[in-house]
Amino acid sequence: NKTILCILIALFAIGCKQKSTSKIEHERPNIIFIMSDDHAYQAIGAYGSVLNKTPNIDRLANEGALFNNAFVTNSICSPSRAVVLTGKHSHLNGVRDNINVFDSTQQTYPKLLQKAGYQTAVLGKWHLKSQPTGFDYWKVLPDQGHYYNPDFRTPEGIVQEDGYVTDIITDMALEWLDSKRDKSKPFMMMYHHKAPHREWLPAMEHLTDFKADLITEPESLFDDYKGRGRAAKEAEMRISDHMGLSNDNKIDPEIVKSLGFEQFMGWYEGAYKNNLARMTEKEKAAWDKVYGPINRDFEKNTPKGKELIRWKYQRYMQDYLACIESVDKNIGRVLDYLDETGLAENTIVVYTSDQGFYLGEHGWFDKRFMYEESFRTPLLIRWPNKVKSGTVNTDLVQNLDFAETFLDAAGVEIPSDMQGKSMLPLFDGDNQDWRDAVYYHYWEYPGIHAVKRHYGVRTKTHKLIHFYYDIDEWELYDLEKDPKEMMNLINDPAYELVKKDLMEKLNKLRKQYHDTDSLNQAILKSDLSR
Ligand code: SGN
Ligand code: CA
Repeated sequence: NKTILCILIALFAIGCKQKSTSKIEHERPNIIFIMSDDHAYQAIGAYGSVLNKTPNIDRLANEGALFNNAFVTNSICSPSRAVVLTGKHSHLNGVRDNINVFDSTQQTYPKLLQKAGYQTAVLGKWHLKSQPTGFDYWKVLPDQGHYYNPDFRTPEGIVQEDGYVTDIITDMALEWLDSKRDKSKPFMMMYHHKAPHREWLPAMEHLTDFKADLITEPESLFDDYKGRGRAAKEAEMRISDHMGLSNDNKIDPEIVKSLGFEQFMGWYEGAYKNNLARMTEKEKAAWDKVYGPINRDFEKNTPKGKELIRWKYQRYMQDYLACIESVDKNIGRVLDYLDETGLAENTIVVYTSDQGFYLGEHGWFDKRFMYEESFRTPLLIRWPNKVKSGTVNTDLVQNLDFAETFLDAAGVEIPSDMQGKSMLPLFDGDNQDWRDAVYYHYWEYPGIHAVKRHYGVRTKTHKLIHFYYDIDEWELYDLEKDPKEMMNLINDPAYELVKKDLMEKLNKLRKQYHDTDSLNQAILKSDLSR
């Protein structure tokens, strides 16, 4: 009898344990972190886009929260990704520019989640050079990757997939969710698009989208940079001078040459040819059907001067926005899958971009600056169990906060050396202990696009920037009176107090994040010796 009693007690205990474990597993949320590459908030419906519609991305705002003050710490690809993984600023995680290699032995949030029993995966753009670590499954693009028939890095080596990159990455994500993961565990999936990164090659079914109607121009398309310093003037990312007619605007290099245009850089021609060379014959034929007439028209009615800039802007936006069509459609596929499988309720879905982007503002494309369009990113978070639908948040959040937020949501302790903050309290509307300023530092100079090294601070109302290295200039903007940042007020006596306050905040943040002048000197020395 005693034995039977013991067996019964043991069985009861096992039953209890199993029950409680499965309850915990059930409660811990799944996480899908969707990050696209260079997707500007100006091109998202929920952010008031006048350019395009994004009904699927907008669902996240309608059913969750939209963040109006989301920023990066360093507006460029590899650094942004390293910040997301580590919750640490660039000078501490080691990836300050697109040249540094990510030290994959360091602490990351996927590793910590994996250790805590999560199934983890990363699919799509990676751009950190070293091999992904902390993932049960990974399949990533080598470097920037290709739009058509792209190669992927896998633990077994390079494999080539047929089709269009945004569709393929989504197929991979859905396949992993459906059949490649251990379904007894909660999951965290990083689902990263290449699109809409330069050189903006739309999918076959979107080739003609946006090509019929004139796209709205931004007010500052012909910015003369008066009112600002050297950094804005000397940057090489103007649509007029630095956007390539062939690689970016898809005019055959032979035509460009025959019309007497100077190619800005030799590699523009190579890039144009390489992109098209990846297409199948059928794809190339469909492409030529749409881009052939554009080429012939350009040859016949070659625009000049301001008209050329206008033409280039139209061509840029036509392709950029068409790439986003695919991103939006594919996100819809993932959201539908979550609905159909009942996963939606307890899955945190985040949509963001590795940084913002200029869609012609200040006459620019690309990013890098601490000015709003590149510093600020879209951020939408849906978590039906926790976030009230239709929430609009205006607290100052950063990509530095993702790691902490995900660990917190999973009930995992946040390591004390991570530098961001969990956004969880904000989900409940509690911003009592939130920050009043964000810190920024951009390093990739000398380099492509020639955006000078700078760091700075932004509050809800003002911004202070220091450009350094081959320049020593400060800029101050009043974001309430001058949201488009056209007038540097650094020497305006009316702003003396504001300046003093911002300077104090900047120094405090630099100290808090351990970004010191001496470290900077050492970094400069090592960067310049590369
Ligand atoms: C490429 C682009 C640049 C872009 C960098 C970094 N040129 O070099 O315009 O700034 O990537 O982008 S391209 O014509 O080759 O596309 S990032 O998003 O990876 O940081
Ligand atoms: Ca990017």
